[in-house]
Amino acid sequence: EDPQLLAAFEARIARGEKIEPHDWMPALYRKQLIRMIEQHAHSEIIGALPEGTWITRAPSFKRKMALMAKVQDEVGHAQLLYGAAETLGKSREAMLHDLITGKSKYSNIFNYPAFTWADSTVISWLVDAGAIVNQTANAKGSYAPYCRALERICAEESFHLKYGHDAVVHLATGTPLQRQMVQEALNRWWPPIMHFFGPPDKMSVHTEVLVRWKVKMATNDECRQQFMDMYVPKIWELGLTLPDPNLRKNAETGVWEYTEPDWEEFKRVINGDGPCNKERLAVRRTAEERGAWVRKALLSPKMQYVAPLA
Ligand code: BYC
Repeated sequence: EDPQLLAAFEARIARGEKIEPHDWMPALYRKQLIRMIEQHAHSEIIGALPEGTWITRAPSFKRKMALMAKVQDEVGHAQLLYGAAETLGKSREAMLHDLITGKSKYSNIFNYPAFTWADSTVISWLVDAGAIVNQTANAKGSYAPYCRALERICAEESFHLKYGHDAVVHLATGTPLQRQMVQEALNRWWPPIMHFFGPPDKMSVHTEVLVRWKVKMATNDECRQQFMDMYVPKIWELGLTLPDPNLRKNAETGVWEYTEPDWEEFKRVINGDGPCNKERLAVRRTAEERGAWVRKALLSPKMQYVAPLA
């Protein structure tokens, strides 16, 4: 790689300039961005699945409408993100192929089952909260198309968060059975939520280069700490508990202390061997197969003749 071009690129990054698709960029910057944005896009469409199954079973018409809108938003986020990743030269078809063949990763968290309505509410509140922490930071990053997508996504996620919070508060202030249901859901989701921010900084492979090039504007541990700072007190205020006896904020350092989640489990889950990985990919594969005729029809010469008249 030309050292002068690299120096000029790094100087732009240092000045806080945004990089556009036609600008020169190091091959590794392109590769890392494709990896990260693609994984993010996959997480959005796979993320629609655990909550999506609750649309028909939501406990009221109001909740059904809100959940349907939320799930639809998540799929829209995937569209925005695939579009951003495509600007770097990998086609949407190639990305979807890598998802359904298990080559690409997506977020660990969506490989767990949503057994009850409370699981669905905990995802809407706390997984969306975690996503906002990560994404509001990275929306100020260096690659302009990703930042533009993240800005819009965060605006929508903040509605999801309000919806999720309202649904959790409703259960937490409801009957003993409702409280028990939401407590059990929290117990189930806490470890995967701790995993959601990625491995500890000292184990993270990509953080160093991504922070240097301002793709990641906060490290995994920084995001995890910020999330705990914002949401653990809110969870405790509802009289709910978290399944970690060591969880506490150190009054002197201001740092949250916690039991390290099981990182071996995390590795298994992100490498395809979690409780629902096979099921999630099977659903995507079926969707791909069933949608093939639609894509074929849209690309047919007849459709292209009709489209301008529509
Ligand atoms: N899950 O070096 P590291 C949503 C992988 S969806 C799976 O720290 P990095 C929502 C990592 O890819 C929002 N894999 O990586 C949707 C790497 O593997 P490879 C999801 C993970 O990139 C519907 C290896 O572990 N958010 O909000 O520096 C309904 C080493 O890790 C995970 C995003 O996608 C994980 N949790 O940092 C509701 C945000 N963590 O590629 C809600 C965009 C790590 O070397 N992504 N790995 O094979 C990021 O910000 C960063 O990629 C991460 C990881 C913080 C996730």
